[in-house]
Amino acid sequence: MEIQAICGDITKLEADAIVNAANKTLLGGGGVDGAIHRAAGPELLEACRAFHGCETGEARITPGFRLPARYVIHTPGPVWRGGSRGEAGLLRSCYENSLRLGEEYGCRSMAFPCISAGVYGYPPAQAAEIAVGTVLSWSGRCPERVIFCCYTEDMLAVYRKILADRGF
Ligand code: AR6
Repeated sequence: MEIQAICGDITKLEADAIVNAANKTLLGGGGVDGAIHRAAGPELLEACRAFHGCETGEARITPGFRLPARYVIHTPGPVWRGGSRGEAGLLRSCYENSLRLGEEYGCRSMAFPCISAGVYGYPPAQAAEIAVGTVLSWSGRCPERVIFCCYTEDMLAVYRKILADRGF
């Protein structure tokens, strides 16, 4: 598996699937979720309504509509409550369930934002560590390429360090 960390706007990526750091309603919000809904167009909201929500750590897939990405995988991350409320396990589940859906839909490239590290308050270095660790231990056939799409240079530095420590 090829792994890359880049700095940019995930809505611009031509990956087979981009992952959305959603909330449990799946009806949009701020941050990366708002950006994805704005760029994908109103059809995305219509598609999301059909799910009637999603539990934290689970994932749902929709077309990408007006996005360059073929699919959007929506996963509500955990809200950080100090770290002793199962946050790490739930965050790991977000990545695993997203990877599982990506594999089911034959996605060869997938891009992830740093789920829960914005509005949901997960400490960025810990969130990135789980992101990288979970992707690296994924044993599925797909994806062939994973992109960690950071929104700031600071976040990119965090991912680059974690990847370098693991020999990437
Ligand atoms: N491309 C890539 N990354 C981005 C983008 C973008 N366009 N925009 C922001 N980020 P957040 P959360 C980064 O808050 O913490 C929403 O309201 C951002 O810098 O988007 O999981 C939802 O509806 C941060 O590193 O998601 C939920 O209610 C990361 O994406 C809630 O926020 C995640 O930040 C979810 O909070």
